[in-house]
Amino acid sequence: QVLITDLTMDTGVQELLVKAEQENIETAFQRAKEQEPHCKFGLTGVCCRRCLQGPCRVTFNGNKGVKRGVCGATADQIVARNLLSLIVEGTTPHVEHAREILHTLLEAAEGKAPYEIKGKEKLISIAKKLGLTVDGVELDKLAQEVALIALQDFQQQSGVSHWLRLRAQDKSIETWEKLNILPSNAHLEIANAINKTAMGCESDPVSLLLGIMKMGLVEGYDGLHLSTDLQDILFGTPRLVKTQYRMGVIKEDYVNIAVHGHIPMVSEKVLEWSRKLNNEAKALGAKGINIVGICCSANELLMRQGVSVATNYASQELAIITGALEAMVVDAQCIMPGLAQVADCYHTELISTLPNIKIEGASHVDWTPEEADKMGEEIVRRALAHYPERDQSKVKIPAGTVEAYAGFSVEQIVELLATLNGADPLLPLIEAIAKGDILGVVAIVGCTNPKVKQDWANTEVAKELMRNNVLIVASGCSAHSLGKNGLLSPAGLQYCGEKLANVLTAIGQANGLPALPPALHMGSCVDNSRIDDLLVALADRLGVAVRELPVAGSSPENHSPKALSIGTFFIAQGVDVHIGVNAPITGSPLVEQALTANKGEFPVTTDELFGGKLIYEADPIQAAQTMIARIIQKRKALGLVC
Ligand code: NFS
Repeated sequence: QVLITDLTMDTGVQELLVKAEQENIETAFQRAKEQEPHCKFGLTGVCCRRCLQGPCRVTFNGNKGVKRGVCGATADQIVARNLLSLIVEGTTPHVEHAREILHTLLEAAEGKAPYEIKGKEKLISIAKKLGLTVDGVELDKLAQEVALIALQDFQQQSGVSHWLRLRAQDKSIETWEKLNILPSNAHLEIANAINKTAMGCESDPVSLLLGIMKMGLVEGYDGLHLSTDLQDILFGTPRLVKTQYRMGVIKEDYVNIAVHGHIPMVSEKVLEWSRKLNNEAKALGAKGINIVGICCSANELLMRQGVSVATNYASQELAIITGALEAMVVDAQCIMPGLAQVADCYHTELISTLPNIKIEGASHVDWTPEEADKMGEEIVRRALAHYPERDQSKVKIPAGTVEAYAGFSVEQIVELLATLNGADPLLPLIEAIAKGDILGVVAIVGCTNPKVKQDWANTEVAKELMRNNVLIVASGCSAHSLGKNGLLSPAGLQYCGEKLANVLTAIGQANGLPALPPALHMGSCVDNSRIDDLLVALADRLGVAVRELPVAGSSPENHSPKALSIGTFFIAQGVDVHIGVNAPITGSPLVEQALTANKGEFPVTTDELFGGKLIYEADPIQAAQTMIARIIQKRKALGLVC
């Protein structure tokens, strides 16, 4: 018998799971249980479906049984090939995301799309870094030039990715150049990687592993960094905002629209039109239109507009089960197909928006940069039309919200620190790290996964680190876990070690706040670029390589291949990355040892080549302790107090 309290920490989600059961509605939590026990060949990565001679399943870790597939492929080869394929699947959505924002910026600059360029400072700073002439050039012209340089990262047949050169530390570039893994053009690299994994192509596991690291760089620069930079140019760089978390942000007396997915060009337009048409909701007897966020669309609107967050990945279906959503608008990534079945039980209209991403059972309103206003208006009008259809007897919104701060872009963090030292803003942070008041910095990132009690591992890892004076930066659905549980608010300081609490209080009070929260929310998953920017800024200021910093990354409830490709990017920077849900690699001792650097006979590890490795640990406290041990090791190497 599975207890609902074992599925999620979120009491609002618990209440809605009871409601789902009463109404006989299936959710991901239940389906996850139905999949158990999972197939061991799949879990360990040794199932090959690359051609029609199979599927082949080979034995692993010296167990008895078949050692090679029909073509002769070994467990090492199959696992490495499968992993590369998975990492490509993680990278591609972010590269598509970057390409979509690029075209939107280009069309906005050319006056063809109804988006205003709000991030003038960001535009100028990036244009300067790209070597463009800025003085006397009109902003639209400059935006066009920046977008056209970005476009080369999808077109050039040689040379190094412009965004890698723009954002990476020189010391890292040297390492990657020696290993011959510098990417050129994101589309070309994706095609090359798929070609490597095709039947009868690459079978050298070491070369496949280097292909994985190269894909991590494509993810990092032409996925994450490019998306964040161009989004900041178009929508502005996030500043400190205060908001609310949990299902209670859905309001009974409002027309409620949930935005879910990742692409801010869609969610920003829905928000804009909800403001324009707010009075029409009043004419219907509602108090107005209420926009709430789910997953990374939530993060995008939260960071720049302070929009509140209903829930994160695993419980997306439950937002509809409140019975109070007039529409759920989705674009791409992390959209459960199961949403359509749930929406069918209510008056909620599930609306897909991207021309390339259709959802079975959803209606569709096409987003294109040029037609964005038409889309925004149409979606909000449809939601308004559904309000009178709401069945009040089916409405149940779990009470209660939690306050949270967000909007911690690097620019915002530097500005907050500047109140302590205007001439050298990073110095107070560096001094706190050097003295041991801040032991190190860990990024809590990634998802929730119905295999793990929702929000539990994310918050447990964070609390254990805070208790040991580790500063947390957060992104993605993990940040939502922390937000729902009070760790994005100064109230969360109760979980911090005394030294860390004092530093956060001092910085907060210098800025007119009671304190900074113990976890700084830096944005969506593409905004892991902001975390990377922070690391590069700290390393540059210290005159060391990123790989030497006392930092780590952690994704305790990872489910998406995107979490693995982002993790690969950080390992390539020389940062250890913890995952709480194992990746399918244990079928190959070679792949496992190369990535985790656990003792084995395989001589080359990512730790030796890049300075970072993969940590797999399901127990959150143990995971935190492993990261702390590594942070202390890196502190010692830098000669810092331990
Ligand atoms: Ni990241 Fe964001 Fe959430 Fe995980 Fe999915 S929404 S891109 S993949 S589940 S954090």
